[in-house]
Amino acid sequence: MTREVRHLIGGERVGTPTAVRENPARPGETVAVSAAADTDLAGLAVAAAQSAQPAWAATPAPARGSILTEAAALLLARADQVATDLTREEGKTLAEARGEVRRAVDILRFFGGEGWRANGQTLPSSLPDTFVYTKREPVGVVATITPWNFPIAIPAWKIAPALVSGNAVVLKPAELTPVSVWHLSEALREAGLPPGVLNVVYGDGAVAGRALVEDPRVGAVSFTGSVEVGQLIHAAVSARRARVQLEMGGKNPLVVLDDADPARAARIAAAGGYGLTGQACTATSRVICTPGIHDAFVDALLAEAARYQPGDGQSPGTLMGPVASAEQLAVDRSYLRIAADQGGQVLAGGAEPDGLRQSAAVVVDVKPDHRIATEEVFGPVIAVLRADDLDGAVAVANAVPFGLAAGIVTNDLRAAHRFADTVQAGVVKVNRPTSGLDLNVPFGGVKGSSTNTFREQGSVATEFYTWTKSVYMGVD
Ligand code: UN1
Repeated sequence: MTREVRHLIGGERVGTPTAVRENPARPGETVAVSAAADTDLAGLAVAAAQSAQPAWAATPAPARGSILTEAAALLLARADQVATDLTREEGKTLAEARGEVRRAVDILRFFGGEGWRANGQTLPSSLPDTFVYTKREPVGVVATITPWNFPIAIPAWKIAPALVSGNAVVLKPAELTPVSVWHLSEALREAGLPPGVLNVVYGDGAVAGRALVEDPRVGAVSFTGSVEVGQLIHAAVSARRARVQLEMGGKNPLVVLDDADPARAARIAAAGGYGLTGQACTATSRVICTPGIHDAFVDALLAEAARYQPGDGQSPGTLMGPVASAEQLAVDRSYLRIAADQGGQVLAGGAEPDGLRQSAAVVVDVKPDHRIATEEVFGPVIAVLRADDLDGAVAVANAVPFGLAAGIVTNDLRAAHRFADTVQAGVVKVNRPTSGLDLNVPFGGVKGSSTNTFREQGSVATEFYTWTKSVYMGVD
């Protein structure tokens, strides 16, 4: 079944679908044909948002929230269909896609509830007969630009806090995955979101995305994607003094200490590195072993890699879907070549003969300065490094420009605490895969992984989408 996907502007579906998306697991099978916005159309979406926003901001926050809660119910009722479409357009397994749709449902519920909780402070004043309070006001029009790897969860976790806070939104999803956001926006529309409060423009980042980023009517831009694009967005948005929130890459380490059970450590590494085909910015891409466990860990990881055979995500039993695009596959393969050229040994991860398939890869003898150890791949590739001890492992872990997620496998409580205290990362996992987040917990990185202090997810997510207003009221 081919979905025709049009923009959503001012409550209307508009545009002519022209961009074809094929199922990455089944070459030649068209999943969607979507419209592509030009600069003018992106401007119309911003105008629609701007005119809808004041009435939306004047709607009581609990009423705004209840629309999100209602959309969650609609999305849940059609979750199987949405998950199938998500697998067909992105490639991840049906189990992964169901989890992601369920996560989007829970995000809508969580932020729906925030409509009841949005609050400020009352503060004592230094002046007599003066009452001071703070309230959070919406930024106004917000643009969100989202990637293909979590095509419904990431849009949901950006637009839900923006909407419940009283903003109007223009969302530009990734070109590769138009259908998931179509489902999300339909659920919100059917739940009663007023026309213009959420607008969706599909199309090229360099055209539609750029138009949104440079539009002076857009007060805040939230972006998840590559470092290169994030830096362009940062420059453009900061130059006009609007707000910008960036979630970019990771080169997430998993430290495995001598005391760990090698089989358990390998299961955790594989879930983080090969789950989601390694296409998560929280994916485990480096494992740093201390000497006593290195060889046993590598043997156990090879056994795990053999289990993660790439296949069609719609087939029961597939543990790892295809790579999302030919471009991404070329990146994965080029990094395996570079790793070998620099002296790494590729023990698993040979090219599959057909389609967009990449076997789960294990590269050993990797040194901290190798490109496979410092640059994000975004594929099912785990580089194994060595360190003498915990402090050496942390030094290797920190020797990259990224700092998103970091993990350790150990039963030593002191080592786990020391790691959590000294590793440079926004998220630390002990005996858990680096990927996989709770939606009520703040998420973001340090160093090149994020470029500001605004966190996503959890109640703090609304901070990016609101300003604090402080009111001094003389009552004498
Ligand atoms: C997760 O690990 O569950 O794009 C989510 C990404 C991240 C989200 C990771 N922003 O991969």
